Amino acid sequence: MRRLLQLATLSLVALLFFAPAAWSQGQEVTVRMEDNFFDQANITVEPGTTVTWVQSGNNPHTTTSYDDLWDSGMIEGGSGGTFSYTFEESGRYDYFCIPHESMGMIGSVTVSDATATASPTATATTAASPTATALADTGGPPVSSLLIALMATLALVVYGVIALTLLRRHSTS
Ligand SMILES: [Cu+2]
Repeated sequence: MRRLLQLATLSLVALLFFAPAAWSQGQEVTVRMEDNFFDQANITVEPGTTVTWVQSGNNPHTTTSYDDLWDSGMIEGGSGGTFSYTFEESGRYDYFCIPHESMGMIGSVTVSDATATASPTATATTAASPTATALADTGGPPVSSLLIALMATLALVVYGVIALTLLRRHSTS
């Protein structure tokens, strides 16, 4: 019975350890606001990704959704100011910089489902880097979160089966 308790504890620990990583793992991507363009202007991300625009220029810039979804307001040049928005729904989101739209300072965020990102337009895998951007050409699928989810599920199933087997053995003997 002690052994069973240990196993139950183990599975609980596994759940606590893996679940948050697997389920709340939102990717983070940074887009720089330069003079006068976005870098990178066109990115593809997974649903749940938070995009942070960073003022990296000397001119004032905005990131402003064409669909009125977000508007950073003017971010002063040289301030290093940031603005973040989290993209949950798949689709294409176009935006612009209010003072420099006419100069072509526009960009887009394409949100595509994780199941569809095995394509060459997979998302950023360099979230740890401060200048992480969507990688349109590296083609690396975002395996990390999928892998963690898979491992967590597997671990839970294995622990569950072991626990059940022991339980059954206990009740019959
Ligand atoms: Cu601008």
